[in-house]
Amino acid sequence: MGYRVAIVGATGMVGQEFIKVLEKRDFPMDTVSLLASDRSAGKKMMVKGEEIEVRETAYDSFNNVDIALFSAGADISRHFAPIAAQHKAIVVDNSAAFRMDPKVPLVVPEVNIEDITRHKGIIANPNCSTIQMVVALYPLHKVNPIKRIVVTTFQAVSGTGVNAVDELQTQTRQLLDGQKAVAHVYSHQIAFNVLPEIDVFLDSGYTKEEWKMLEETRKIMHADNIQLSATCVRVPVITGHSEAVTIEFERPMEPEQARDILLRSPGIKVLDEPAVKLYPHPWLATGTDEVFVGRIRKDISNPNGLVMWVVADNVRKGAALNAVQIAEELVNRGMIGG
Ligand code: 2RA
Repeated sequence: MGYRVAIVGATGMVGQEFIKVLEKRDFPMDTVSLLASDRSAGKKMMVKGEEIEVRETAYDSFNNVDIALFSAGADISRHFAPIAAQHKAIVVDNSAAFRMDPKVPLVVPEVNIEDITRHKGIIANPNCSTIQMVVALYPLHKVNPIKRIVVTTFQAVSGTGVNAVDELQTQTRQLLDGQKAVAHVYSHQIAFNVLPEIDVFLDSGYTKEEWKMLEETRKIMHADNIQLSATCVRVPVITGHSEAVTIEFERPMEPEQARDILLRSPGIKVLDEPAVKLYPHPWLATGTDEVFVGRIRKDISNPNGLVMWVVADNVRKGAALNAVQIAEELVNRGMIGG
């Protein structure tokens, strides 16, 4: 049996990735509705060899839809996700609109897939930087509870969207041609630069992206007491977020034990042979499904600490793939359609 799928934000970066991932994983689809803003309505996109016209998202777009994958920004999700749910579609929403709503499960399949069983029509997909971190941390946390995390992220411009990718490419060309780089998307030049600003600044001095890493990690891992301090940095990389993660456990954990646990954990690929310069990096992670972990070592400043380096394709596992994995699990458990 196939399902009736709607993609809201189909022409965006994550929307296009939804299509690729659904095709690649052969998700059972009878029909696909491609929905977007009025600006994109009328465009044609290919899905499984068939040309499909993009339509403007409207109240009646969700008649006869089993599952709706949303990635069109929080405002669109706030407006249309409840409408889709009223029409009996199950929504997997990639925006920040519902992530911290206690009634909405926030799910990373490798960590808390059971939470989908308590959905009320909407399931939230976490932020990309949180997803890859918790995939790598949760298997360790189960063995030796984590008390505290200090993380610095190095986030690719595709996390902002197509305009930001264009800005990085344009500025790089401008600078190499001896011209001045013009910034539209970011506060400052991103080519040949790094910017410690992702999402808005809060009164605490942290950015919202940094705050999301704390709140989302606690919710997904069901660990309200975990302490976390993040510094999120935008870097001139097109795809692939990297994270330097320092972890404090309740008890000491040897790097060998962590490596062994991670080698046996779902969704993770350990690349950790510094002697032959083997470690993860964004170029290697681009277009792949795994969360890559390397540089696993003792935190020499803390007997209960470990440090590691975590890299993943932010558009794939950080957004589209995670949402499709949730949809697949709904199918496997007979929770959609019918
Ligand atoms: C970013 N976290 O990289 C965002 C995307 N969800 O900006």
